[in-house]
Amino acid sequence: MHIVCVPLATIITVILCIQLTFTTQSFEFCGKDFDTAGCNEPSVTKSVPRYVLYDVNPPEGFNLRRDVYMRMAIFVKKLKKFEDCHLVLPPWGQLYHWQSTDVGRQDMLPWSLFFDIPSLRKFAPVMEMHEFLQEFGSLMLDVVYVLQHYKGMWESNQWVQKFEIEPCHEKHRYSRSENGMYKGWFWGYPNITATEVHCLSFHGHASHLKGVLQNLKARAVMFDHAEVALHDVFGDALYWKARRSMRFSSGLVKLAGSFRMEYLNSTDETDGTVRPGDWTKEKAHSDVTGGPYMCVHLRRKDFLWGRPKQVPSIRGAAKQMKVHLEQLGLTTVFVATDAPLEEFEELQRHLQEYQVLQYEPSQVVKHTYKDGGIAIIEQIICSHARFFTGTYESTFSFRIQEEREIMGFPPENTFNRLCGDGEEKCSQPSRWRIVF
Ligand code: GFB
Repeated sequence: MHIVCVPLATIITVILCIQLTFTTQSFEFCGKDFDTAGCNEPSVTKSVPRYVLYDVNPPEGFNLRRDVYMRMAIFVKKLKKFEDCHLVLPPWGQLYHWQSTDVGRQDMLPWSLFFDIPSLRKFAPVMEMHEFLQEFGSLMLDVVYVLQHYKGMWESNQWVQKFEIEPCHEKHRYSRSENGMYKGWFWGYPNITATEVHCLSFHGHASHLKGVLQNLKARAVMFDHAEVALHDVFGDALYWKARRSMRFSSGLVKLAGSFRMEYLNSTDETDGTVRPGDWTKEKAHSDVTGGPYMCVHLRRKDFLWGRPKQVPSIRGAAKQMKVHLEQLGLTTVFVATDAPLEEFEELQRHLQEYQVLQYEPSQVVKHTYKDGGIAIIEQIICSHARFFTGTYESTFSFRIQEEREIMGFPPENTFNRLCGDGEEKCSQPSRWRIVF
């Protein structure tokens, strides 16, 4: 067993490191407490970088996954100070909500389809899966840690960051094949395998994962169920930097821009939403007017049974939209929705005196950008509206609110949601204001 130890500051830690080379099993880490003496040194060197890979609980949707990315990007950005490392962007695919059958395959999609990679790289050292496979030169990951919550964790009042390998609480998606390697779900790549798979009970912030890597010689380390790790700090300036770096790919921005111009009389120049090309140059302000339309994110489908009290009927939504449109003196509403066509048409019937629009992609756009890209185009259009109202607890709505915070809309035109039919005066979303 060989562990790479970089020059250590004191003789004591050198001894500790040598001891570990004899006692550590394959890909074991230092221990529960990564601040233990001898556990604070990087385990890979400049010439031998580490690759951090991750995946998320399969049923989670696109916009919750974006949040998990931010936790991991902040973790790896901080880790970079200790060792040479990269965050491998998990290819998109097989999401529960992506149900269109006329858009071609919806798996193994690179991040560049949806996001601007140079912008992401201005925040954290990220790479696409194909770049990783080329650079790493192997299809065999060293180790997969399947994160899980500690049993009974929520019952104890003590908040202590900790982790340890424990028996798996639930069956995971990896199994050993005849050659001893683990096969399973690796973002749809059939040839990727892993040498080891462990369940890791974890409680803490994403950056606490650093402890798992201490004195670990494994170079390709995957964290599955990365959503178990929490944000280091929710809503601070670093959080918002990570968020601001998530600019959409230029193709999607252009498509949304054409729709705004053609149907909504909206351009960045007239709306006051011209942004610096480089997100690091953005400044705080909250005086943006936006285009002459209102946007509603009308989440349907699984939310109808998941949150029946807070999601209005189509009639109830139309009634609320009318009130807003009258107050705003607007005649056009753009609707971002996962509703079937019949529901959208019903909404139009309730609002006949208004122009009620939704985005209708061409076949080429659908094939190119797929369900994920169409949803982003709708989010971009909503982000530029004069007034936005979303759906209770939808991360799709939250991401629009964040985008509007970044662009500088007044909060009262952003942090709104539709109320359920039976809700008298419903509570409005928390105002998570941007911090620079
Ligand atoms: O994005 P998301 O995590 O938001 O998942 P929620 C919802 C998905 O449904 C989106 C589609 O990523 C889209 O694929 N979708 C939702 C939409 N609204 C629209 C829309 O207005 N237009 C278009 N084109 N597509 C959570 C899920 O959804 O809901 C969780 O993340 C779980 O996994 C929970 O299912 C109940 O936060 O709305």
